[in-house]
Amino acid sequence: MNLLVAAAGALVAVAVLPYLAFLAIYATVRPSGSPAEKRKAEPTVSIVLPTYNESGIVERKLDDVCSLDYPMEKVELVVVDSSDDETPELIEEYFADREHPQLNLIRETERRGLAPALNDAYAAASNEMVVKTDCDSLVGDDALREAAANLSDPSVAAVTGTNADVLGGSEVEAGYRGVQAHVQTLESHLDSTLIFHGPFSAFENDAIRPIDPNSLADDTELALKIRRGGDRVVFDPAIRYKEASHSDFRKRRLQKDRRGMGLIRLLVQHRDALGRYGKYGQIVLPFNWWFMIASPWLLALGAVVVTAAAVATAGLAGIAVPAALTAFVWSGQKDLLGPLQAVYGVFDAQVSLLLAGVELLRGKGDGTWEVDEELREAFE
Ligand SMILES: Nc1nc2c(ncn2[C@@H]2O[C@H](COP(=O)(O)OP(=O)(O)OP(=O)(O)O)[C@@H](O)[C@H]2O)c(=O)[nH]1
Ligand SMILES: [Mg+2]
Repeated sequence: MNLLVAAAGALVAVAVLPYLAFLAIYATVRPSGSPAEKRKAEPTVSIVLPTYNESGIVERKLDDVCSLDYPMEKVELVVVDSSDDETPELIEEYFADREHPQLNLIRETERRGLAPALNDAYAAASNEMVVKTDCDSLVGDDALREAAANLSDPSVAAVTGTNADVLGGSEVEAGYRGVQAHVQTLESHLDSTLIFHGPFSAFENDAIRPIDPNSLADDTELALKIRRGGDRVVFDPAIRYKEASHSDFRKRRLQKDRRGMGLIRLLVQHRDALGRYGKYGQIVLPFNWWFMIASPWLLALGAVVVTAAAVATAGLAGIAVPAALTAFVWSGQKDLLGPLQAVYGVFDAQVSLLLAGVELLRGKGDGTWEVDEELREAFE
């Protein structure tokens, strides 16, 4: 029994220590904003928009793109569409009597998946700065200017932004994104950040590399490859977008577990980058390996061993441990935890990463998925 308690204590310590180390680094460094030397710039821009059956929301997205604060004669919109609904017709109609931005609509005859579609769109993008954005997102007015200012730093070739407002009001997602923004700011100040976000990522055109056709983390993969090519890839909280998310535990699994699979697979594919590329390979990548691959299993094992130790020492009263955990999850997914909502957000991410790891071990994870209709409604 003593052994069990010791094991539980050791596991909790190992699981929690890196989080504490991270907090300690954060408290000493306390970075804010982008590390790039931002200067005003106005490059030509290609906005890349992939669409698959987005007829309900695509016009709203086009309104959003066309109203960005930027000279539209310097912008082209490259849409790569794989729909079998009327999305491409709606786009053509929208641009029928509009001169700027210039439209380049690539129509696929069959759906091959997002990554191959994006590779085609990137190859077609002809301007200096290439911005990738998802149809189910809205972008801050000044996002192109902020992105251009980051890329004007010669050492920076890619920049992503922050989820400033979660459409559909999910506190779980908002809490998690708040924590994530701190992590990504610190990573960027150390060297570069890992995760690039689908609603807004900007790249220097000549830094773009092809992505794996099976990728489930296309934006992050592109950024990682650019960092491996020698340029920094950073996070700037001044670049703001909105994206829809759920709070409900079960519904979140659809969206988050797939994203988790993409990220884990990417880290494993690029394991040879560990330890290289300055602090990116020495600190940023190991931290993400620990958070995405090790920590979810440690926490799961920790929960089991702590429960067993509690039952062994306190008998039936030990059931209080899983009961408390269940209550935590139940209130967290109902957005009832107030200031603890961010902790629940991190816990929820760990659940996704654990399930994603299991799915990958089972050989799952191809490059296509169903569009989440409910999230599209939040967007409308
Ligand atoms: N051309 C093309 N676009 C796609 C394909 N699959 C998804 N997309 C588009 O890629 C963008 C991201 O897809 P989403 O389904 O929103 O992916 P996600 O944001 O990870 O998932 P959700 O959380 O469900 O929104 C959207 O603009 C989609 O319309 C595809 O096979 N081909
Ligand atoms: Mg989406």
